[in-house]
Amino acid sequence: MIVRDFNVEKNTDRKVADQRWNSVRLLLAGDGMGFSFHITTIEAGSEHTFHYKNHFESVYCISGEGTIEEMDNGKVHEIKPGVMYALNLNDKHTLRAKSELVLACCFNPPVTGDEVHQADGSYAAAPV
Ligand code: 9YT
Repeated sequence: MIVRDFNVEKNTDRKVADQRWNSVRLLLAGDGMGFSFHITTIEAGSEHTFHYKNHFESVYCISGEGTIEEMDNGKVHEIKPGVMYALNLNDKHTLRAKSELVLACCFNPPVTGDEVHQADGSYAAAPV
């Protein structure tokens, strides 16, 4: 069994931070679960365009309010506690945080921990 405490791991290198978001990777590829599990915090008032071309991601809102826009068709969905979105089509999207968003995220295939966001908003595929 793997047991990890966000309140401990947020102070380790499991936490990655970009300018206006951070993410604590509670499970990574090396844990062998077939998915990775992250707690991502998006700063109030910030906007981010991501395009995970090589990963499926599901995201559950724990706290905060914002929106997600589908970049292919302009549809905008409210994000608030209880809402989940799944990027089942590797959807390019823009997240906008009205207040600080705390999100629980799963990636398949799992993130290894070494990825950086590429210019196109994706993470590179994990080497096989
Ligand atoms: C909200 C969202 O897409 N989170 C993704 C996880 C984060 N970019 C990370 O851990 O790299």
